[in-house]
Amino acid sequence: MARAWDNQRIIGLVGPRGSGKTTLVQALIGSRLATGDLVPESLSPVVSVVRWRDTDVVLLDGMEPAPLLLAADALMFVLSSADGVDAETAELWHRCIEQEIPRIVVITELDHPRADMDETVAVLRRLFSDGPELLRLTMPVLDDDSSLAGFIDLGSTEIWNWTTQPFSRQASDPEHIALIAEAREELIADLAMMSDDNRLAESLHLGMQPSLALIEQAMNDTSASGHAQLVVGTGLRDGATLVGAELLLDLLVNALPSPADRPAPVTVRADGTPVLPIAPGPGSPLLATVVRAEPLAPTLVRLYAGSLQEEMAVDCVQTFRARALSVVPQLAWLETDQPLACGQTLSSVHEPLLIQR
Ligand SMILES: Nc1nc2c(ncn2[C@@H]2O[C@H](COP(=O)(O)OP(=O)(O)O)[C@@H](O)[C@H]2O)c(=O)[nH]1
Ligand SMILES: [Mg+2]
Repeated sequence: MARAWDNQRIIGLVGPRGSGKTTLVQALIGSRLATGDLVPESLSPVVSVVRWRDTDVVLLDGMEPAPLLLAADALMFVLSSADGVDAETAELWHRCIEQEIPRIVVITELDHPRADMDETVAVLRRLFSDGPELLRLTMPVLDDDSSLAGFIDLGSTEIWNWTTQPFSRQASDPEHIALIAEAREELIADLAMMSDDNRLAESLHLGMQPSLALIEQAMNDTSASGHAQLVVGTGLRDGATLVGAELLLDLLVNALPSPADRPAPVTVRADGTPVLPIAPGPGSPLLATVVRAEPLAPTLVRLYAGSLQEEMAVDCVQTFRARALSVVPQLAWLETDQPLACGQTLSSVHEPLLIQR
C-alpha cells in the first residue's frame, strides 16, 4: 500500500566540500530509536532513506544545486565549525531566501577542541541574514575530559546525551538551566517575532512563560514554512558516534515540510494553454521531472503529483516506456527505453503537461 503523501521528507544536503555531509548521512541512516523503528536503505550514493517515527526521510547528497532544488522540498546546510562558508554555499542560501525554500542549518565538527558554536552562529548570522531568521536551538555539553557528550535543547531544556548506548534524554539540572537562560530567552523572543502565531508574542508581552507545546508548534511551523531556519550542532565522539544525529532526525520530521506541502509547479498543455494548479498527491494527474540523468544508469525522477505509469509522455511531445523502482511515492529510479534529460517533464500520455520554468 502506498503511504500517505505527508509521511515523507525529501531533503537535500548542501555545503562546502569536506563539511561533513556524507558523514552525517551515514550517521543518520544508522540511527536507532530505542523502539527499533528503523528501515535503513542505501539505494545509491546519492539517495539514502531512513524511517524515523513512521516517516521516510530521504537524504540527497552530492547533487548539483539546480536539480537538487527540483528534487528536494527542503535543504540541509551542512557547515563545519572549523572552516568558513564558501561563495557557492552563500549564493545558494540567498537564492533560498528569495524562493522561501525551507532550510535547516547543521554545524559540524563541534568535537574539535577549538570549536565554538556561539562564534560560528554569530558568523552565520552576519553572512546569512539581516534579521532574526536563524534560530539557534542547541548548545553543546562537554564531558569532564572536554569531549563532546551531547546537546541541550534550548526549547525543551532537555539534555540529549550520547555517552550512553543508545543515546538518552534527561531533564536539565538548575545549573544547566541557568547556563542556557539567556540563549533560551533569545530563541523564544526571535521565534515570537518570526511566528505567524501571535500567542507566543502575547504571552511574552504579558510576562508569562509560554508553554513548551506553544514554543514547539511555533518553531515547527516557522521552520517548515521557510520563514526561519533552525540551527543545530553535531560532532563526533570517539571518532565514531555522531553526537546530535537523533535530535536532528526529530527536527527533519517535525520542522520540515512534506511533499504534500509543496505546490506543484505551474504547467501548460502541449498547445501552451494554462492548466489549473495541480494539487500535490496521488489523486492528481501525473506530473514529474527528471532530476538526475546519466548515460547507462537509471534516471532519478521527482513526482509532484500522480503516480508513475508504464508508458508516459516526456515534454508533451514523445512517449516512452519505463520500469520504476520507487524510493518513496514522490521519488523513483526509472529504467527507460530511451534516454531522458535532466529537467524534462514527465506526464500521463492521456493528459500531457509541460512544466513552465
Ligand atoms: N572530527 C570530526 N570530523 C568530521 C566530522 N564530520 C565529518 N568529519 C570528517 O571530515 C571529513 C570530510 O567529511 P565528509 O562527510 O566526507 O564531507 P563532505 O565532503 O561534506 O561529504 C571526513 O574525514 C570526516 O570523517 C565531525 O563532526 N567531527
Ligand atoms: Mg561527501
